[in-house]
Amino acid sequence: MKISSKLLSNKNQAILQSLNNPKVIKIVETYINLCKPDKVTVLTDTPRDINYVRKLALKNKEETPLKTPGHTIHFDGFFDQGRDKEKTKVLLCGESKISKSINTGDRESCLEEIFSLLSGNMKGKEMLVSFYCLGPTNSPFSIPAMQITDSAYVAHSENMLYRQGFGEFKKLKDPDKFFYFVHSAGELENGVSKNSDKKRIYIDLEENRVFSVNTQYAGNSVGLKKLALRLAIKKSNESDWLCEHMLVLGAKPQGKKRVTYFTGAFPSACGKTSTAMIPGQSIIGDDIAYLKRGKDGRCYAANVEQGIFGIIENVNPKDDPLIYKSLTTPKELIFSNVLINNKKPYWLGMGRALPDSGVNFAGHWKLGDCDGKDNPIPHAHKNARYTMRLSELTNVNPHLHDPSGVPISGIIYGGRDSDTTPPVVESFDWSHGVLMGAALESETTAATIGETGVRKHNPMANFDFLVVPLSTYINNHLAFGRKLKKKPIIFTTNYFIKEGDNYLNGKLDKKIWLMWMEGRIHGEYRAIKTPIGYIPKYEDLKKLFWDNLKQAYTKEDYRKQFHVRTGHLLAKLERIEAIFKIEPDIPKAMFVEIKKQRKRLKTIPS
Ligand code: OXD
Ligand code: MN
Repeated sequence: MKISSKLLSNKNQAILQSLNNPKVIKIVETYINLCKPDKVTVLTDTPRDINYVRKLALKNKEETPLKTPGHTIHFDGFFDQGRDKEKTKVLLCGESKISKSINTGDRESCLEEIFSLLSGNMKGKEMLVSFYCLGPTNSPFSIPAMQITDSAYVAHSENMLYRQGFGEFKKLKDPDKFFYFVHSAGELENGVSKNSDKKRIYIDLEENRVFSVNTQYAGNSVGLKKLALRLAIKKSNESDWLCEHMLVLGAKPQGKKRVTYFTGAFPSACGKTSTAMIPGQSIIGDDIAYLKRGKDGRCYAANVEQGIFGIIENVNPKDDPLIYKSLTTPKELIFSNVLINNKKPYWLGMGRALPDSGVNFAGHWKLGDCDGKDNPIPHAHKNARYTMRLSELTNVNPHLHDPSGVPISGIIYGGRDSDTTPPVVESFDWSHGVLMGAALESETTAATIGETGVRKHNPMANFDFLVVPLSTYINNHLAFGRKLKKKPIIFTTNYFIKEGDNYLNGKLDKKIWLMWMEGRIHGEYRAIKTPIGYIPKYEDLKKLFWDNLKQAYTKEDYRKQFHVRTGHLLAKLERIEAIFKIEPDIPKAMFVEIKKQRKRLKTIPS
């Protein structure tokens, strides 16, 4: 089968045909005809093609080189600085809803709208067609995915963040089974998407595809990231595995030989990347993981990605030494939405003196610039980012690309919670742990457009991406655990507990909680049984703080951080129960767990 378009050179035709996949040909043909690019380039896995995209991003001025070799800067538009939940819809037929607060749209009319927005949208531009693999290649985790985009920045980001998949497409067992993404940045002004009022991100579960238009911010445009996450959540819930907003890390206590693997779900900008990068440990992934039952009946996880699209705010030599070092040394790295002065990047909380002026996502910036209310205008966006490959890091775990994944012994759920949950708590059992995840609340951050600091229910830190009813999703977790021969232990962490306006913990304290969880898995610490789960004993934490951070940990620190805030915890149970009552078919086990927890809490004074 050949594409009937003059835009495709003989070479590109031959590349496409080598896939021997009529569905791929049909899709590419459809979007060439609809989007009307000036040029089409089909990319393979070769270093030559990867370099082509890297150079194109510079030629198109979507990226500009910085002083440090390999570093570039990309800006997104002023109104395009985060995931846009309002403009993101899951397409459904008729009036059906998935869950109370999941944004949906009528499939037929939304498709009509998106096709009209895409129509002729690539005039004057080059369409890039690339192939990737979500998860390690040649593995039970692999999901093939195709990206069509007119943005070299998007394709360049994907080349760093995902495993190349042209080879994988060549040997597809079922040639119809892949995800695909169609993206157009739309009309550009000074290199950024201009028509943000016409920004749309539409998720079409029926065809395993997502459309994204008039946006460049990677959370809206890089198909394989948060767009594929939605499609994979659907797929996993129709089967018997989990698709989660989770890091994967290998924990290694000082002086011990063993490595204990954890996954951890945290809402965006709540410490997921910095947990994955705790000094002395090894990183497999910082954002999205697939979890499956292995042949031995244990839980295995693999990173869907091979890179980091991380939040840069507050990355400084003291709090995040490993990330800081990698951001300041030569390597292929894209900064986005930081301040640039004299070809050098400056971000918020960097711990370095600022220049007097520079260029940022809003244009020219000058020290002392104030907004209409006389507040100083920050020099960079709170959601400014960096994109790099995990292979660039010295602390990358050797099993990153292991087709079997790694065996998981602990699962962490962590939210941004200023007044309710102690820094670390171990669940009583799987079902109690599932409630911990399903009841997660977190204050909103700049990773999504809208007000920040608002407490929101965010089950398993995955609610923004849910495309199945909450009941189905929770049931899938319960069933997954039931079938495991050896279940990981579920914990919650909270790095954000406050007294007044002050955080009760330092940023490095997360290492202590991780080491305690690791030790618990190996039966090395006794714990205190409280109404909400097991918490550490003071003496163990004191030793851990001293051994790991050379820090004195007082009884008063412990009391403030770990006392059970009965009133707040009961109020939280009320809020969660009220949500679960509105959502149809929430599993009975969740109500049972709530009831038991309430009863336990009521036995102690507030
Ligand atoms: C991310 C996000 O970028 O969740 O990882 O917003
Ligand atoms: Mn994320």
